[in-house]
Amino acid sequence: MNLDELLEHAQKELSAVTSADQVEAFRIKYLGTKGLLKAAGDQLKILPNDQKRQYGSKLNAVKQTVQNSYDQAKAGLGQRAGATDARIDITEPGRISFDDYHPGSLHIIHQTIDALTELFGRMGFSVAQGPELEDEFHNFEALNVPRQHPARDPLDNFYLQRPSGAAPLMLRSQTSSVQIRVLESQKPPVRIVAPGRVYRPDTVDATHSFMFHQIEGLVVDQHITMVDLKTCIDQFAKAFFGADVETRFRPSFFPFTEPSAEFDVRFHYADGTSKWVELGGCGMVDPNVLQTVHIDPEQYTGFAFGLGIERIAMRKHGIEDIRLLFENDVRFLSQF
Ligand code: FA5
Repeated sequence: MNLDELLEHAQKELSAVTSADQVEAFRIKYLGTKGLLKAAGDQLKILPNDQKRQYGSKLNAVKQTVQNSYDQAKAGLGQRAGATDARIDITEPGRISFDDYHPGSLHIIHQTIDALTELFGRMGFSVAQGPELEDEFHNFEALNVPRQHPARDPLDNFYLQRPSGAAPLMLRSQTSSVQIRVLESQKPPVRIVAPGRVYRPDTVDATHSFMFHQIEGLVVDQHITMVDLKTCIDQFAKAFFGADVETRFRPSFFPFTEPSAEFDVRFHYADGTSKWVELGGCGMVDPNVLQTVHIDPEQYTGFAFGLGIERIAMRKHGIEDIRLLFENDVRFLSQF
């Protein structure tokens, strides 16, 4: 076998190896102390002097090529073997100590929304949603707030800049808009709560934000009365804040309910004192609202309520300033 044939055979054999044993066998056959390249080197001694130089340099080149190819084949097999050995052991315990381990949690507002929808769910309410970007029909008109009503003043609402002639759009100022969205698509009996963000250009202070959350409640069915509303609010307050709280209604006005009320919850403190705290608005659904969504007010009646979720969360957890809820300071958030 001349050197060219030897190189050709070596490369062919090497390209077919698939295991470490085969690579080793190759090494012994070609590169070993009794291997083919050693034998080819022995040929040098018996060659005529004038051929030695040429044969020697060719032999060195062939040796080098075979050695390099062998090294590459060995490394390649090692990598593949490494890849299969490095499978992830999912039973291995974590390497982070508990001191370094800071699991995140839902934001306190989300936790409160979850607790409220879970509680109202147990009272038979399902959860509804509506868009935050609303038209005037759903935020005002269908809720019995006519065009000239002061509540629609651009200074008291976030209207969007629109091309001239386009219908006005706004960031909804109350979740009551979802009452209309639901009644447009669902026939009574209706029993829903609708949590979500609302927007008002209120001056920010300890109890006011320009973006906050409300949860709306709506029940429409036959024979629904104010007693159902009062019972619902009282049961909710006792289940959420504790059996010792009391509730009271104060006459109020909302264009979409008649009669309307604001409701307060009385909290008793350890030192024997107590405090009435306003939680939200409510009332019996105005017949005009039912008519707008083609529900016969002679046949159906309903009640609605709306609560501020930040105020509820603050009351429940003793938080004094609403701004803490939006500053995203981890020292505050990690307490909940
Ligand atoms: C309403 O928004 C009515 N839609 C509630 C309602 C629903 C009445 C259904 C009747 C039937 P009001 O504007 O009072 O009502 O707001 C309700 C609650 O939102 C307040 O009691 C308060 O808890 C909260 N709230 C109002 N403004 C802010 C504000 N700027 N920041 C934080 N919470 C606020």
